[in-house]
Formats: sequence, C-alpha cells, structure tokens
Amino acid sequence: MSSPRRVVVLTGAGISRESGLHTFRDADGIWSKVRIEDVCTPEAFAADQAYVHAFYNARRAQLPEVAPNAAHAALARLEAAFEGSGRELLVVTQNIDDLHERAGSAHLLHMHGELLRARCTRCGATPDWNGPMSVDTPCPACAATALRPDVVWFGEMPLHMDAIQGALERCDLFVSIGTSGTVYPAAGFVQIASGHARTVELNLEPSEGSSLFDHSILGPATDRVPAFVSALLGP
Ligand code: BV8
Repeated sequence: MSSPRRVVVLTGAGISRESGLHTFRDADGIWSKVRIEDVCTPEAFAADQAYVHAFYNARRAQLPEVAPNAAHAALARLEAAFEGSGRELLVVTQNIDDLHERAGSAHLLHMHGELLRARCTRCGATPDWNGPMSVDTPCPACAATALRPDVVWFGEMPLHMDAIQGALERCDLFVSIGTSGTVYPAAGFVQIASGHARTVELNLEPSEGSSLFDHSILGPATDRVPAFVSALLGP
C-alpha cells in the first residue's frame, strides 16, 4: 500500500496504561472499584455531586505524577513528520488525561472531554482546572457554585462528532490503539472507515471489535506503537 496521506488514530485508556493510569475494564480497572452508574452519568452527579467530584478530583490529582509514554511520543513524532508534507494526522482520544498534549500532539480531539477543564452548568464557561472541585467551588466567570468536570458521561453526546465523522469519511488509514471497543460511538468508528481506508488495531489483547479490522497487532502500546509509526514513516 502506498504510504497513507490522511490518518485517523483513535486512542483509549490502554495507551495510558504504561504511564501508570488505570484502564476501565481490565481486571484492576476503574470500573472494578467504582460503578459507572455512581460516577459516570448525569444522574449520578445529580444524586451525589460530592461523590462524583471526589472521583474526578482523585484522577485529576494523579496527572502531575504520571508522564507520557513511548506510545504517546510516537504519535507526536508521526504528527511532526507529517507537518508540511501534505499528509494529515488526527488523533481522536476517548481519554480525559493530558498525556497526548504533554507528548506534543496538537492535532487532537478529546471526544469524552478533559479532566483538566471544568464546565459551569449555570453560564456554560469551560475554564481550565488543575485543582480539586467541590459543590462549593464558585465559577470564575459567574461565581455560581455550579461547576462540574467537563467530561462526557454515559447518555451525553460526545464532543467534536462532526469533525470526527468528516475525518473518518476522508481517511485512508484508521488506527485504533488501546481501547476495548465497548463504548459507542467510538467503537463504531472502524465501521465508518472500513471500505475506503485500511483499518488496524493495536491492542494488548483482542478488543470486542477486532474482527472488524483489516489487521490486529497485539502487544503493549509502548512497544507496538513506536514500531508501527517507524514502519509508516519508512527508512
Ligand atoms: C452517547 C467519561 C448518544 C470520562 C466515558 C447499547 C449499544 C450501543 C450504545 C449504547 C448502548 N447502551 C448505551 C449506549 C450508549 C453508551 C455506550 O456505548 N454504552 C456501552 C457501555 C454499551 N455510550 C454513551 O452513552 C455515549 N454517548 O451514546 O450519546 C446521544 C445521542 C443523542 C443525544 C445524547 C446522547 C457516551 C460515552 C462516553 C462515556 N464516558 N468516560 C471518564 O470518566 O473517563 S466512557 C469510558 O469508557 C472511558 O472514558 C473510556 O473512554 C471509554 C472506553 O474505554 P476504553 O478507553 O476502551 O478503556 P477500557 O478499559 O474499556 O479498555 C482498555 C483497552 O486497553 C483494553 O482493550 C486493554 O486490552 C487495552 N490495554 C490495556 N493495557 C494496554 C492496552 N493496550 C495496549 N497497551 C497496553 N499496555
């Protein structure tokens, strides 16, 4: 195949696992300790804001303690190599951590929002947010105590879907990295791309959608992603 010119990469929690952030559905995953319905739905937040704030405050506090890994760095290297060459790379991440940015990726969309951003449910402001948040924290813009994490919960519409749909329809290579393929609409992206794009999955183990991909490369992201990027960029 000629070298791809329009690449879309989807990442999930598996790409951050070797940086020390837990995934969701592995044996030691986040959902083995906390129930989705208690922390990751609008109803959960309405029922117990303090509990949901504590869940996201703990995950936000972890970020300064972890660093991007070789897989994040490889995607940033791919973006840099494409720059100015007429080739396009878009990374769409389901992750709410900031490891892609810290590795240097700029053509990046967080479809499930970001841990380091707040959203005011009163005025809609979305200020950057590094510290803890509570039911008593005033919005910097309108002073209302109405802040929530700016993340997408189950039942809420993911972000940037028009841009993502367009990129998937135009791409000639779709790569899925470190995701179990259980959460939609992300899990359906491979079906939008296949037919006109080569589709490749890089994962520690087969995902729920493995059979939908042209190729499946199994192994840890910090090994398989740099090797995949080097093969893409050639000698
Ligand atoms: C929506 C928030 C519509 C932030 C998250 C039935 C059928 C189809 C869909 C549905 C359905 N019932 C309900 C739905 C919709 C629902 C859904 O898909 N439910 C699933 C469970 C069936 N989806 C939604 O609600 C979405 N919204 O559909 O809106 C709509 C339409 C109109 C109007 C309004 C709305 C919203 C989904 C977003 C939910 N928010 N997170 C946060 O707290 O993080 S989702 C949550 O799961 C995470 O954020 C994460 O992004 C996401 C996916 O998980 P993964 O990233 O894949 O992680 P996981 O642990 O599962 O897998 C890790 C993988 O890595 C594994 O495969 C593992 O093998 C691999 N791995 C591990 N280590 C490594 C590795 N790989 C490589 N190297 C390693 N070292």
